[in-house]
Amino acid sequence: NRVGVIGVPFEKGQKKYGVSIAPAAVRAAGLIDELKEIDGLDVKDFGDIETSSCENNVNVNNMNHLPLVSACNKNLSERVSHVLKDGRIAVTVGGDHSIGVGTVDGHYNVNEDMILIWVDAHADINTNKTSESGSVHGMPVALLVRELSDYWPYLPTMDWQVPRFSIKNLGYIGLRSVDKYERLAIEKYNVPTFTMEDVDLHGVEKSITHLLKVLDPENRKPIHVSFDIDSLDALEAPSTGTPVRGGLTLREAIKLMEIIHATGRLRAIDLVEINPAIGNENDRKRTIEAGLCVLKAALGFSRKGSPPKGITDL
Ligand code: DIR
Ligand code: MN
Ligand code: MN
Ligand code: MN
Repeated sequence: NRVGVIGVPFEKGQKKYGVSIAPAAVRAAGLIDELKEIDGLDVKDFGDIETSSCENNVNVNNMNHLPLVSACNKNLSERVSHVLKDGRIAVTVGGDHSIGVGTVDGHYNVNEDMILIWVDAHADINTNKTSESGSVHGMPVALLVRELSDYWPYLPTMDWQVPRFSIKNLGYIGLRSVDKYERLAIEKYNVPTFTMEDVDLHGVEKSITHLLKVLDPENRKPIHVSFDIDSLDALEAPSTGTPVRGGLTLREAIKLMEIIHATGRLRAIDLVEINPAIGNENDRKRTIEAGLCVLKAALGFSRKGSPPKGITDL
């Protein structure tokens, strides 16, 4: 197995300072070396995405910093495509969740039959008409799916991104903070959704297994996981901008990722919304460690350990 790591120090998709320092903090916590420890994993670091600082003067109603979001995602989309074409799983460390536009766009351009598992407390399917925050991190799914393209006005600077991904290939897990119009969209398009209520009822293993079965009954499609750290309970991951109580335990998230890894079809994973500037040293450490555990589980780290390389007898 081969992976390519991409950092995206971007935070203009939401209002708090700090998400942009997550790639550096996660790297400093040992990201690359820990991935290299995984049995048979070839890890290459593709560095950080250039995030433009010159905002041009276009202003779209209730959509903060769109030109910056757009510029960053355009670069990111190209980098994700490049990593995938290099035969590697694209591992993207954000940044806020607005960068899901670039990762999914870049993935879709290489694998048109991909399915998308959005692991999040939130549905991130607002448009600028339905959003109560004006923050683009609450809008990436609506920007990506072609079925919602008519609900958007013309978006200057976004011409590079054509929403071609179908909402039929999207599934949610972990939801527990869904805005009213987001609920309407999920129901209108019948998006397979395992809220925390469903995870409580069925358990995480049945939830993800069912989700994969519904999205890809023949077990053949490439998988993209977009993992918002706030899908985890606020106790597990306190250093994030919009924490919500009553979320996944770290063990549930690890199990979820182990099941996805076992399909052999994970092609891209995003880890977003870690904010090292929120909370104390302990919170920061706990949150980053949780993120690392999730990535490692997705990429084949085994909790039962692995024997030493090339040695078969004691
Ligand atoms: C809210 C919160 N639905 C919004 N979204 C967040 O701003 O649209 N997404 N925090 O991660
Ligand atoms: Mn999110
Ligand atoms: Mn979220
Ligand atoms: Mn928000």
